[in-house]
Amino acid sequence: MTTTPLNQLLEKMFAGDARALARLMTLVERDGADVGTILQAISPKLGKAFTIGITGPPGAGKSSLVDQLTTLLRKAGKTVGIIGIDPSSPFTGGALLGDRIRMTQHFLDKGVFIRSMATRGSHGGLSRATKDVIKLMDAAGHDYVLVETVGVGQTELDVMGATDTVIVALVPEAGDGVQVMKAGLMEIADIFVVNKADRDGAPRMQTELALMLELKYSARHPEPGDPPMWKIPVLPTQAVNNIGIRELFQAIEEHHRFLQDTGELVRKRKTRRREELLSRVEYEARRRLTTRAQTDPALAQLLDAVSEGTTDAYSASMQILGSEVFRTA
Ligand SMILES: Nc1nc2c(ncn2[C@@H]2O[C@H](COP(=O)(O)OP(=O)(O)OP(=O)(O)O)[C@@H](O)[C@H]2O)c(=O)[nH]1
Ligand SMILES: [Mg+2]
Repeated sequence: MTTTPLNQLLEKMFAGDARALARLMTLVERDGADVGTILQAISPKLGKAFTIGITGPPGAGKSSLVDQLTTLLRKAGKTVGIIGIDPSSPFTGGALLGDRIRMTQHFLDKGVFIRSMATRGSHGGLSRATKDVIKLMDAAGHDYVLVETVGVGQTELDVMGATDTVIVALVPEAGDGVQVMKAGLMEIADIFVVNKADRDGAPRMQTELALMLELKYSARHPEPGDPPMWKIPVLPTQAVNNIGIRELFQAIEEHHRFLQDTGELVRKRKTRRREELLSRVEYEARRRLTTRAQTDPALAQLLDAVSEGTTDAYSASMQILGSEVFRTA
């Protein structure tokens, strides 16, 4: 049997080699020809890691929370993968985890792997690349994968959708509850954290969130067959002072158990894999179409005709779907 460098990389990664893992992540980010082979190879190893997303406004203390949670998890003997995403700083190559909180205490720990990601370098979309990097962390055997994103753009919502438990971190100064609703955070949170609870306004923020959740629950009219309901906790923390972190971890574990006991974890992951298939098909179709149009005059002409408005997009799409375009790689 011949072993290609890629095979060797994968074997090393499965054996726990951090450098091999980092190189595979770079390959996946670049979205080159090897991505298919990598994803195929790791597929049987997936699903062991429990993934946690942390999002919230800039400076809310997300990295500080990740840092403290990591300390707790390490004390419990768990290995941790940390991914920080920074779509807003293409120049720094992902300064997210470096800017404020450096997590220095974990850098030398072999049980912690930290990866920063920025738009730069992730061809074909940051959220696709991030999801693949989460998979690599899982395949490499990390017990927990923590993913930090800032704000609630489409990428962030998409990435949070790829995790099992979503923590939304807010701070007393984050503004009134209406803003929270608008930002779509209400829809994605499994756990709310009011960080910087040492500051004025924290209890008010907590009460406001709790009230909003009550409203949300009372507006609900459960039907038989609806998924079981998780009651979203609102927890005060002081990440810098290591206060409330144990309670946060307990809430994460409770949510994990809830997902397992109710079958939600299986259901969520099934939906996720199906969605992934659909978005891969979409992504691949778009990629092939635009590449092919560069060498196929008839196709280029058809695309032009749609741009000019002389052919409608619907008939053109049917024509393309029935053509040879997708039959070859
Ligand atoms: N007073 C107070 N400050 C905190 C607390 N937690 C974090 N901070 C400080 O808030 C600042 C931002 O913390 P980070 O953990 O970097 O916040 P972040 O949400 O990761 O920030 P971005 O990734 O830049 O969006 C740092 O100076 C922290 O020391 C807290 O509980 N209380
Ligand atoms: Mg941060």
